[in-house]
Amino acid sequence: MERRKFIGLASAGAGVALLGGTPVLLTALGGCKKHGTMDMGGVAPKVVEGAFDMALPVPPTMSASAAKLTAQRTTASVFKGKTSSVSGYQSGGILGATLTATKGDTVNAVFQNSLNEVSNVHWHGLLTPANMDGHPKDVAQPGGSLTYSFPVVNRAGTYWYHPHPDLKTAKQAYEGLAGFFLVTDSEEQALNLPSGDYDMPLVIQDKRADSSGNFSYAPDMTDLMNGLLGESVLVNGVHSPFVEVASKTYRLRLLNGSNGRIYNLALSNGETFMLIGSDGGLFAAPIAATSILLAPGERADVLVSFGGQAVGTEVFLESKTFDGGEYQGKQAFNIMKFKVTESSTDNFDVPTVLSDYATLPEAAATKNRSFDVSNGGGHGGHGGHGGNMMTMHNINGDSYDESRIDETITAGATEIWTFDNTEGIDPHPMHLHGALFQVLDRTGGRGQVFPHEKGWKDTVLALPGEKVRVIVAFGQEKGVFVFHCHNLEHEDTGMMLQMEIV
Ligand SMILES: [Cu+2]
Repeated sequence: MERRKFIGLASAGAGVALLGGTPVLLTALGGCKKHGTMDMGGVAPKVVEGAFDMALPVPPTMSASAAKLTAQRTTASVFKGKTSSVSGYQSGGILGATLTATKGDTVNAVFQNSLNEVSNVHWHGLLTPANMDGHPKDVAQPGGSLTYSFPVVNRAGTYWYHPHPDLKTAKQAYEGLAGFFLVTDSEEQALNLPSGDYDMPLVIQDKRADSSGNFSYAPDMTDLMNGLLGESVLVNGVHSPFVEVASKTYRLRLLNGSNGRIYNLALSNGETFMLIGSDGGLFAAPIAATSILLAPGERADVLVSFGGQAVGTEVFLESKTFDGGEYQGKQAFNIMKFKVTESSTDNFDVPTVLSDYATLPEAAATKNRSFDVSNGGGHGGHGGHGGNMMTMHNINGDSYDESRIDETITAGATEIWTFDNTEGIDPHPMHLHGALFQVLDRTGGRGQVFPHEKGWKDTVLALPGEKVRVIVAFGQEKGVFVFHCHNLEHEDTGMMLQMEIV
């Protein structure tokens, strides 16, 4: 099936590839000779686990009301005994500080671009004015800076930030630029959820490193088509880490910060955990679960109890196999290890009620829009308009064009959006800027809405064969926002459109 897509591409003749984020002219066939075949589906790289003997780092926190983020090339201890060249938002170390805010605060973040290419910051999941959202056209030049200032209107929840420049989002996020943005509010604080050392933000990312431990971004055509999957899975910037825990309840804020890899997260002891929130904050009530299929961009807020576990017990966070199309989900692997090293009384009771918010009725919607995200997959694929790599992926047949507004939306509108991957052959996690939504239903494929998809979300996964309907609550912030596939190779090769809120 992947082959069909490639043939569509090849028939367009010469293409432009995004190699290392730099457009390179090549002929589609010539550029792919190293694979020796026209079948560009490829085999997903096998995950290679480390020894789980490097300690899990927890990023320092920084107040979002006085934040300074300096994107730069630096070094980090990602693999045991090696120093990796990475990007980070501070000198020394990958990733960035965990920004913290209370609903109602004003964000004041100075972004300094010390990279040798344009960059910016997108506040993933946060509702900001259009000119503060990190639109691909709003970038800081190398050596330049941007100041982001906006009120925090979101509910308590696990949000994040990462670069969003046109054609370079995948590269910059892959090289290490990402961080958490945690919002709290009075409703959440009254719940007395596990806090401090018992509240762990965990960003899961996969990399393809060389023998020196460096992972420079150099996607080949298979990567651009499927999303770049790496052999090494990192948590908070470290390969196969471990963390010592007490026999108590922990809040794990799981973020899939990978470019393309989807994880089917579970605990190695098969224990049930409690889902308490997703992308847009807490659920109405906790939901028991034993696994979560988490796609790039998505978050899951969970309570895991190590209560009753004897000192010395080891539990892994693992990814189980799943049916994720032809390229993903074929392998089970461990991601990180929890080691119970302290016996403690776990007197935490999971609250029965978490949050009070409205469920949007379908009848509230005033407009329906449908988006074909199948990229022409099942019908022989045309590789987008123009036939070059930057238009390899599309939505409704259109690839990203900064000069074109694809959808015009009335401020404050409630709309039903359908992401139709019925004919598709690849998974697509679809992400909206400027609005949150609730998932209404999923038909085809897995055929249901999953527990971790309850509540407010900003990213939803449409697997091959699926059609997912969401109800979107647009805000009052007018201006141009993007929406796109959060498989970052798909995004950077065209799978992004623009909407104008008027
Ligand atoms: Cu996609």
